[in-house]
Amino acid sequence: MAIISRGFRGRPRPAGNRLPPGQYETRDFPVLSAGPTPRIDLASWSFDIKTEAGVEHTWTWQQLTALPTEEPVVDLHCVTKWSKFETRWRGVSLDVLMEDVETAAEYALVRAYGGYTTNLPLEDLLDGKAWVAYRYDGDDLAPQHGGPARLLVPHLYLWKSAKWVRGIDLLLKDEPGFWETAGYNNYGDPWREQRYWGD
Ligand SMILES: Nc1nc2c(c(=O)[nH]1)N[C@H]1C(S)=C(S)[C@@H](COP(=O)(O)O)O[C@H]1N2
Ligand SMILES: [Mo]
Repeated sequence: MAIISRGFRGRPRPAGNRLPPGQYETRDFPVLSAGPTPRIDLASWSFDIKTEAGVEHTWTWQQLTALPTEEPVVDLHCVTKWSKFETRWRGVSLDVLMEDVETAAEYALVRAYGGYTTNLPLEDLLDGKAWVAYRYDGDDLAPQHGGPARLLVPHLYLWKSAKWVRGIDLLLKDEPGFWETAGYNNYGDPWREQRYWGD
């Protein structure tokens, strides 16, 4: 009988297997963008969290980068089937950004410069599961990968990790984002292979 240890979060999976079903490993870092790479001046850059009551919490670039950071090392899984292991980031945990935010919302709609959106349950942004990341592999995050800053939610397919993130709306009712409206799965758990609606 196989012994499967249950982590404190996530689904049990066979020890040593870090490749979700249907994925292959790549060493490259492919670029996938639905539109052009927006250029954002750091002097006018901001990130906000807007609650269902209309309260807005805003950080300038200077304010964001003054917050305590973490250095997550995580595996990435794209719905187009590549996975990249052990990527190194630096960013601010959503737990830090949500510290003073009062909300009863259960859903989040993430907004990016350029118009891209993606939705997920608010709890998937909390408890050490998500970051606003602005450094990758020891360097400033490159524009094509979402610089100045992107959301990083590695336990879901990578389309949930909005590049060029500019804000998050906290919502009482779920609202599908760009790819979710186009037929991608509303949740997107790579371990359950939730690629499309109905998976
Ligand atoms: N703003 C924005 N974020 C985005 C996308 C996009 O088109 N626009 N594409 C998503 C998809 S489908 C993937 S797979 C990843 C790709 O990230 P990468 O280009 O850094 O590999 O970004 C996600 N975040
Ligand atoms: Mo993707």
